[in-house]
Amino acid sequence: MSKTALITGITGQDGSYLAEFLLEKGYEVHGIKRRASLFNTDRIDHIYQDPHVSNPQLRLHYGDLTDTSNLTRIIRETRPDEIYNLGAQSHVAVSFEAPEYTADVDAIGTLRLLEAVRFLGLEKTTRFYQASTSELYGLVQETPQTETTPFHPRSPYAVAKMYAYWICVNYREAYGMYACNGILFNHESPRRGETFVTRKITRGMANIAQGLEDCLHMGNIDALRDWGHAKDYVRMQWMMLQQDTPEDYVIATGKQYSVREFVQWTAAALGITLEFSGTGVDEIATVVQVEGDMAPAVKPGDVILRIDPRYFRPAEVETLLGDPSKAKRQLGWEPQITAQEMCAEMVAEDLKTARRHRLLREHGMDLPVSIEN
Ligand code: NDP
Ligand code: GDR
Repeated sequence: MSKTALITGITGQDGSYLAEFLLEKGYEVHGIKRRASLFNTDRIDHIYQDPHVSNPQLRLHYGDLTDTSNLTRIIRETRPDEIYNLGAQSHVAVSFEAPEYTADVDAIGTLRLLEAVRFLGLEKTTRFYQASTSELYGLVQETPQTETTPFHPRSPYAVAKMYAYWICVNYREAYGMYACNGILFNHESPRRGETFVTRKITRGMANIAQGLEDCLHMGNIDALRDWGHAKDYVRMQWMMLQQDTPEDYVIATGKQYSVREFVQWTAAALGITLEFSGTGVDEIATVVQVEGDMAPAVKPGDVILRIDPRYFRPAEVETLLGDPSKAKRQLGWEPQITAQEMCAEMVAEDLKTARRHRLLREHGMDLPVSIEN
């Protein structure tokens, strides 16, 4: 008998990789997608199965983490063996602008799912994965961060995720539910949302290289992060639900780099040598040399990065570095893809898109290139 999984956030970065992974394992996969005025299934269109011509292994249901009755109905209809709660308002900076909505989706949304499982009497059969985050550590109390490092959240997003973390632990302790928190550090991919820092850099610099944008405007480029690849991390989400006992795990690479270093890797992948000068809000990055044919629109002396305080956050998480020893020891998990390899993959994908846009532009078929970050 194949297993059934329900994924909230299936249209997001992780949801799309997890759906692929579970389908390959023979799961029947159900995903919750939000109603939107435009198609929002780009990341999963390649695995979509037409319900009219086959017995699809992937099915989508309209729903929203703010809607209790709809979540309860979907769980009742699908009776999943495993629920992966990946849906969230996941942007830290945006959570300062929409704190109440972020709490409703990220905190109470998690409670709604857990209560639906309990209400339907599935608490002893349905396993639950909660997408917890390194943002819980916020103002870090020790380095590297482990499963026992105290939390100090620094944004409405992180505070909401802290509620979700503890309600998940509480349902495990109170009702014996198999519920786990994956405390995942930043993970990226060519499918990363365009406004997160890595994708903003690879996409923005590929556009600059092809003459579609002039300059990248960034916030705090001193921030330090432990970046992994989303593909490696969704594998671990599944592994967590296959154990004898439910536990919480840190998922990270154990290596840390600055946003500035990520900019340098991206430039190098495009054949551009960059020099940073100035300090604080006056810091800039200037092109020193261009090699190869990837950046025809860029020449030495061009300033292609400036600091814009608009991207500073009211409270910043300056440094994060995870210790994934427990995941390695107990589950045999190790990341396969380095941050530099991931950056190169992201640049290659974004360069392909930028080249297509440039060609269309040269042939008078201009497509709007969104540069709102
Ligand atoms: P994305 O932002 O790419 O995806 C978020 C998903 O949640 C999308 O499918 C989105 O739908 C959906 N969503 C947003 N609001 C709602 C809502 N009200 N109801 C139902 N669904 C909703 O995030 P990631 O894939 O990067 O991350 C997955 C999860 O892991 C998130 O919970 C995130 O907070 C957490 N996380 C992510 C990390 C990372 O580095 N990527 C690290 C640690 C934790 P739509 O497509 O319509 O917008
Ligand atoms: P983060 O990711 O806040 O860690 O949350 P993001 O990529 O947005 O920021 C990382 C760091 O880069 C700094 N930064 C900028 N960030 C953005 N987005 N845009 C900029 O222009 C910019 N300039 C500098 C930020 O200040 C920050 O320090 C991500 C999300 O996926 C969360 O959902 C997840 O929980 C955590 O990772 C782990």
